Amino acid sequence: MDPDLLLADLAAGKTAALARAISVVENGRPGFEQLLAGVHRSLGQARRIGITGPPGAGKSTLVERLVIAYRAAGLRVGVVAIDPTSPFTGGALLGDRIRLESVALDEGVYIRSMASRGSLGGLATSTREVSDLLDAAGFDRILVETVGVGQSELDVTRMADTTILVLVPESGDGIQTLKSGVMEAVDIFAVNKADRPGADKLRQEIEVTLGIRRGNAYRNMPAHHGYRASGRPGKPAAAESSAAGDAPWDHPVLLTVAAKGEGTGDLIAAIDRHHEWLARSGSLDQRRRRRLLERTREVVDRAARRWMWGETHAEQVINDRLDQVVDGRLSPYDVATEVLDGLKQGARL
Ligand SMILES: Nc1nc2c(ncn2[C@@H]2O[C@H](COP(=O)(O)OP(=O)(O)OP(=O)(O)O)[C@@H](O)[C@H]2O)c(=O)[nH]1
Ligand SMILES: [Mg+2]
Repeated sequence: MDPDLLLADLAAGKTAALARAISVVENGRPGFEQLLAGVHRSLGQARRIGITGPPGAGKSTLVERLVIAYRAAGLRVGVVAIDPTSPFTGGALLGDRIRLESVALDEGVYIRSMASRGSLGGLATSTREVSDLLDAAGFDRILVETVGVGQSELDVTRMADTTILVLVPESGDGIQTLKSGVMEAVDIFAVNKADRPGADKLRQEIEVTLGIRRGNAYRNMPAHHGYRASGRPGKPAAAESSAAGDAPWDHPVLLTVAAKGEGTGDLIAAIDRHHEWLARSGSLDQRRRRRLLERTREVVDRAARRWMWGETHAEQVINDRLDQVVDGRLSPYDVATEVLDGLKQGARL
């Protein structure tokens, strides 16, 4: 692989180059860091949108609707699906229920599913890196679909500018989700399958929960702007305060029927509004800065591990001491101290 050539083809928007670059990065093949370093300067054009939620909530259907709407607006869209419960195969793009042949053949759409945990830095890392490649390849929107509502899924979506949580009336775990502290990571709530009973009730529950949490978070803070929500002890506010002191983000809770495309326009408008808020409040810069901090740490971490296990005798020392560890004469901590002391003294052991 010639990284410079690949970078040039990538910047020119050649799909084959993108596929090749992703495969190099995903598998940590030689030159992958050179590739990622090469795209760094061209990042930040794409808006990254995370879509998460319980299995079967309709995330892929919603993603499909977003893709169609963005394409109609002339935007190029990349989709990254993480650990999809049903693999994307052939013409059946987002599960076998939905067929998007027109989109599958469309150069303005690129879909990648990532089922592997990646060899070097975990799924969250490879997701971010693949998103970088999509960004560098000129995609305007990057949609990352991930199943689940726990911390690990939100780690994945932490790479997003905007995170959408998709809940459904029948899932029953909607409110538990909100209590478990993931709410702070969510920017927009979509109550999907609003054609089914209970959607409006769930929407109200989410709004009440949002209100309570805002009340708790700000109970000890003076109300700003002289604004007080009716009956609430403090200012309703987003978990993230805005750098410029603007109004906080007021999390929308939208009803959607992804299967019929209802609510897609409102969702897109909310995503756009959130992006404007991010930009205006300084949060966009904050988030991107924080991401780059995390990213740089990850790269250092990865390089340090690679060096330690590949270029020092750490592994050898451990093997040499293993009998004593098994006998109980040494603890793993003793061995770790020996390894680290050796490395700190500059010895490659
Ligand atoms: N009634 C109804 N069904 C829907 C709606 N949106 C999606 N579905 C159906 O729900 C099922 C699951 O949809 P998906 O889009 O695959 O859901 P998902 O969240 O991506 O599922 P996983 O990726 O497997 O977690 C499909 O049969 C869809 O047709 C909706 O708004 N109303
Ligand atoms: Mg899906």
